[in-house]
Amino acid sequence: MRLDVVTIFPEYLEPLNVSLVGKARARGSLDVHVHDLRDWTYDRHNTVDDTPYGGGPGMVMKTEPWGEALDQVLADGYEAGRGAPALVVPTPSGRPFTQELAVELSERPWLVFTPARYEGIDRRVVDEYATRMPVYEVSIGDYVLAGGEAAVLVVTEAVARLLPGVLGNAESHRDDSFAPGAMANLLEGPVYTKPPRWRGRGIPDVLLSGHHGRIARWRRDEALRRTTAHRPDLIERCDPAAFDKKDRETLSILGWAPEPGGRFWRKVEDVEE
Ligand code: 6GU
Repeated sequence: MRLDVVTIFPEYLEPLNVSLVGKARARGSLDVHVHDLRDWTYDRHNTVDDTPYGGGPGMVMKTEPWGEALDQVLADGYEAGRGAPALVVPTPSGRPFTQELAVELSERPWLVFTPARYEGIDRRVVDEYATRMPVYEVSIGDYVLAGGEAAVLVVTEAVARLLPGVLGNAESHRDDSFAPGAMANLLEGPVYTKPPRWRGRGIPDVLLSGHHGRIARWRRDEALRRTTAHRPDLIERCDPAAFDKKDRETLSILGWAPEPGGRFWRKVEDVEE
């Protein structure tokens, strides 16, 4: 997979040289190119932004540097025979970045990222390239970052670990908390390793029992416990058919009950006496 990133802070993308993404690069699974947007400015101050039409606070990134940068980056990638590019535009007003989208992006041969600073990029840039290629405007969560570079690191790491051969173990993705097609999208419960006692704290007996069925059940119950506590929305979104008899028992113990129609599980609010 080829990745191009155009940014006014190339040094912000240094983490792409380390850890999992760095190894994927070293092994040849990833071909990463970081570009300085200011290389496509021609005035003395290397201007990349200007005041917004219609007024208001902040600055907007200008069309011309982005247009020239993207034309050149795209021409170079096409020349290298990289296949069909997709543009990934990090923005707090994008669609939520999910594991499902990470899987979709990991299947593309070439991603071009356009992290912006200030109030974002002149809309005409995205509209222009959207006539030529798929454009994914993505947000990594409900909070506001000063720029899209950190989002590029997030998306890149989520995508890179899905590339063939990068994680090493093909099984590793199957249990991902948000793996698509899982029975129910539950958060993963706690994990333990040696030593068996640490500061007076032991390991749940069941994990030492060697009883695979009971261990799987315990892990499932812990996943239900954690998901109800941290992400009740994931439980409510689940098809009740995703829960087996023992899941239902556990959910009841955790204070959850099916709605009258049985379409959803909901937290039963403690009733005041
Ligand atoms: Cl992709 N960019 C910025 N600036 N803020 C964000 C974001 C992206 N995702 C969540 N907040």
